[in-house]
Amino acid sequence: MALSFYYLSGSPFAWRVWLALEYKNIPYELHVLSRDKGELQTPEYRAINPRGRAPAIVHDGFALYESMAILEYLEETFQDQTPSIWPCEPKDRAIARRTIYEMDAYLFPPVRRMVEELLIKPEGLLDASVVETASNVVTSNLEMLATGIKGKFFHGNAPCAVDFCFYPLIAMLGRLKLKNSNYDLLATMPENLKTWKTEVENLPYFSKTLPPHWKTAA
Ligand SMILES: N[C@@H](CCC(=O)N[C@@H](CS)C(=O)NCC(=O)O)C(=O)O
Repeated sequence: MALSFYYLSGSPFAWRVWLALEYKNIPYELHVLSRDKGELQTPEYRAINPRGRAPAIVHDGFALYESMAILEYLEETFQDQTPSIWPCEPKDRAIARRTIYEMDAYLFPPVRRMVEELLIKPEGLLDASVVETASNVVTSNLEMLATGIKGKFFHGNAPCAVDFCFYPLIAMLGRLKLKNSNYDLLATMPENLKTWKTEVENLPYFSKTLPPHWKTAA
């Protein structure tokens, strides 16, 4: 039976899993959950993820949540027949994992703050000082993370988990200018990051994984 993948449109954590499933060519059944319809909180879904968050998977009756744990499980379970999402060398693998932990700890919180201020809050309630502080943290993190790109992708010529985790955050930043053109952080990010972003967007399965609601509305 195909693996069931529980997904929430726009979630960077769910997007990383989708990219990994596609890259590894793992058959899956996509279940798009609706927050508005309360589908993260149903008893059926909470039996899969008691935290009521996405992503989650069910494989051979085994339910798993937390995106990093899912990425590790996919790698270990499907390692024979598919490309690896981690670099081969232990030190490179450690750096890849460290980079993802850095993104989750230091980049995601200010990105989320900016999204809340610029895209979610009603217009007129924007707190410019919160945005300014978050934007500075984002910019310095992008500069630091950009130094880790070692080829076309983070660890050479093939994509890996770092690319799959980083891209959704960059894409969220790209959405900020939709409502406020003063916040085009992608325009000022390091040049190698711009080139890397294009490489990810050129992956053959990339457009399939775009958040469905981004395709239909701003
Ligand atoms: N640490 C979790 C984070 C998952 C998470 O926070 N997902 C958010 C979407 S980005 C969610 O499902 N939130 C529930 C909601 O918005 O109601 C992971 O890596 O999987």
